[in-house]
Amino acid sequence: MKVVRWILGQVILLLDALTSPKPVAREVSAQKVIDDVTASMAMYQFKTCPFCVKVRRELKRHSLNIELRDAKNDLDIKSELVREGGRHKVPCLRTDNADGTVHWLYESNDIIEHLKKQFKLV
Ligand SMILES: N[C@@H](CCC(=O)N[C@@H](CS)C(=O)NCC(=O)O)C(=O)O
Repeated sequence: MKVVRWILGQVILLLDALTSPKPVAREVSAQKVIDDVTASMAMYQFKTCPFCVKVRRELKRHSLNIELRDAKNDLDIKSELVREGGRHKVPCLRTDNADGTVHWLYESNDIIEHLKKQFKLV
């Protein structure tokens, strides 16, 4: 079962690499405005999780530079997600707000919609 899962994971990564979206190119100043906002975000994820791949592809397509945190192999990251986010489920988008509060958003579709809305992406 572990071997089958590993093979499936590799197939997902290969397909993702072969069909990787082209990142949107923005003016340097426009990209900086977005980078300044995404600097306060992090996505907890597993490398071969298909839902995480889906979100990562959207991040790439829209040139959103969001830090990726490995919640499978990094035990500190994993326990941070469970302790602060509430669940060991990925993908999960963390946003550290200026007022010190932290917002945790689970569900791949919700994360994509949230980012599209926040950055007015099409
Ligand atoms: N409906 C969720 C599904 C996410 C999901 O099932 N993620 C799996 C990994 S592919 C997970 O976090 N499983 C928990 C675990 O393995 O501990 C989404 O679209 O984000």
